[in-house]
Amino acid sequence: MIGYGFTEQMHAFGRWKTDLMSAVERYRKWLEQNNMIGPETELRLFEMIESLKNDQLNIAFVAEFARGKTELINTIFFSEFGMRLLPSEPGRTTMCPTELFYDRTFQKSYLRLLPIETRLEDASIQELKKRASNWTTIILDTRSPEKMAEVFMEVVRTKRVTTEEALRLGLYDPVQDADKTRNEGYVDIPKWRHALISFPHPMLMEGLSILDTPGLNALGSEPELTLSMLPSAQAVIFVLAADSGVTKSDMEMWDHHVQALTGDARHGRIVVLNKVDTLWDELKSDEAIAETIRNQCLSAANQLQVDVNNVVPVSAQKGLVGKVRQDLALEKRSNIQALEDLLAKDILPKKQIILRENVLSEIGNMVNESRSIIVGRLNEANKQIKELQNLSGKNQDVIHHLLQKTREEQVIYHKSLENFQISKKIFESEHKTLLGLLSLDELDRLMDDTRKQMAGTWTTMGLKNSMRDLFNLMNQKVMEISKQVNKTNTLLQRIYKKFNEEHKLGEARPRLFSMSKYKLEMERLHREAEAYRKSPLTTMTEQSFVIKKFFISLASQARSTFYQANAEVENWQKLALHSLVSRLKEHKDQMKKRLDSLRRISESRELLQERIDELDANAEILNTQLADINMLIETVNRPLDAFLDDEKSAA
Ligand SMILES: Nc1nc2c(ncn2[C@@H]2O[C@H](COP(=O)(O)OP(=O)(O)O)[C@@H](O)[C@H]2O)c(=O)[nH]1
Ligand SMILES: [Mg+2]
Repeated sequence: MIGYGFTEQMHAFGRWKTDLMSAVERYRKWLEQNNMIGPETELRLFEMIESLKNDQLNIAFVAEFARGKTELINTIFFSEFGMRLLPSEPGRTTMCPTELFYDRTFQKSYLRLLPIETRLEDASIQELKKRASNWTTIILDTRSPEKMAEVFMEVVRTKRVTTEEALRLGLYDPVQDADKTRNEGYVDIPKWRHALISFPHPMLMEGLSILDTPGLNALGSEPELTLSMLPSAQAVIFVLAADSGVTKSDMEMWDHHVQALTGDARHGRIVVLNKVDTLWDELKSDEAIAETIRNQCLSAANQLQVDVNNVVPVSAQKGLVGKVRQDLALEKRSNIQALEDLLAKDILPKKQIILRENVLSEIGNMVNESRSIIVGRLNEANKQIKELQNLSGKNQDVIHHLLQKTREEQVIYHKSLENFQISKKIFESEHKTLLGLLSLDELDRLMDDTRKQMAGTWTTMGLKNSMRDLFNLMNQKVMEISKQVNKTNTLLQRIYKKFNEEHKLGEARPRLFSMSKYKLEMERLHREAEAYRKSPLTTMTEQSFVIKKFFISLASQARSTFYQANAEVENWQKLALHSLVSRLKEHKDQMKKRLDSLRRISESRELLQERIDELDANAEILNTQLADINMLIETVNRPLDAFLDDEKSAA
């Protein structure tokens, strides 16, 4: 091993996550100790920790077949097996998309395979993942890499079927694939549609998830890959090969499947120029070879229109050989380290930022909220101490007067709480309208209608029109929803403003709902649909099957977006008023306590000093709590660099 590889960085990242989880856990304990935790908060913190535990770093390898994707995966992630773990040999290329990860819910290591015939079903791969019965499961013997490698050969398996069968499965195009039918009416198609591999490899256990894809054909015929799997990958690694240069199909792949993933700057994209060993000419000087490689990178960067520094020349195969044989010179020459460095320096920090933002947006507010409640209590205690100190030496009338005044305040406050109940009802009714607009039943009905309409139409034009109609309807819906979101947000802000001002509650801030994430996703799907609708590929031939397939993926992606929005809106009902409700309750409790102590003092003057001492002691406790929470806030906000420095000095 040379230098500081991706493996080490990945482990450091794992430790950082553990640190974050224990900070959240400490906060939960703190809330518990201070009697400030309700079942909702408890649940949210629990979910936060769970989502950190389940968090994955998704890296997808995309390229035309035989560029060396699988070999790269072997070299970067699995070289310590001392062999080639995943099949990468001439003529034996990965035939189905393969996901490698660690499944915490299943005790055994496995390879799960989805038969290609499931393409005929309406369910998406995402849905099929939930149905174990559709998959063929092979348990892995992790003690023997050789046996594992043997089992993994399944992912390259093909089967020979008649052209009619292939056509039925949408895997054969009479025009484009004419040359494939050399075997008189028979073609070879992948045996499996999708593969899932889970085993307890340290990096996979840390949350790494790798997606290996076959070439362009599979991507084209499995729209779910393009529509949901690739966009959700944290990093996409696009692979070119030095011996084939940038071909037309490489460009097609880049344009459509990689370049198209625009928008989020936090998505890493790395271009690899693989197989540079094919340029290692013994009759040439090292400088001349380096020059040739450099030129190829420049030309590739030029064609793909990326910065040349983002094109990494490597030899996956020599890298693997170098690592396995511990031939440092060969490993170094393979330049695989440069790619690992880029992954570590570019992809992981981006991932950390995303996670931190998620955590902060979830609990940052909560922690600040807890803090201002403590501050409020402290202010109240100090106010009361002053009030009581002023009373000493005064006559009974003054005390009675104060008691009277406080009682009046309490009555006014209770009246105002009744007003709050009215505001709350209005909010709840707007919220209900919003939830109704997001109803999945209605969406499903819409999609069902379109599906029925499509079933009756077999022309490409007709199918495309149905798809366009559906998207127009969905766009309308999204607009309606946005309007209702704005209306509900405005109402919420007004309620907060009113009660904040009336009762000087400090800065209780409403938690507004944001549609932007969902809107962006729907816009992306719409763009995909339009691009698909207009692409020449789909107008050339009557590909009703392929279009239906595409539609199903698109619809299921849209549905899951609606589903998420729906769940978030539902959850929002309680969160929206939470801050205000807890302040109002806090205020009510404080008022009651104050009144009680005044009443007791009015009955017996001796209690005055006792009560002042009690309040002093309480203020002391509150000060400690404040110091505690300040420290917690510091931990959560601790900059990433500080943490990475810790890692370095610990290493
Ligand atoms: N010369 C050379 N061949 C390679 C290299 N990487 C992969 N290959 C070969 O290229 C072929 C395709 O590799 P594979 O990993 O299956 O490509 P994939 O289809 O993109 O996954 C196999 O025969 C590999 O042995 C490399 O760095 N140098
Ligand atoms: Mg492969």
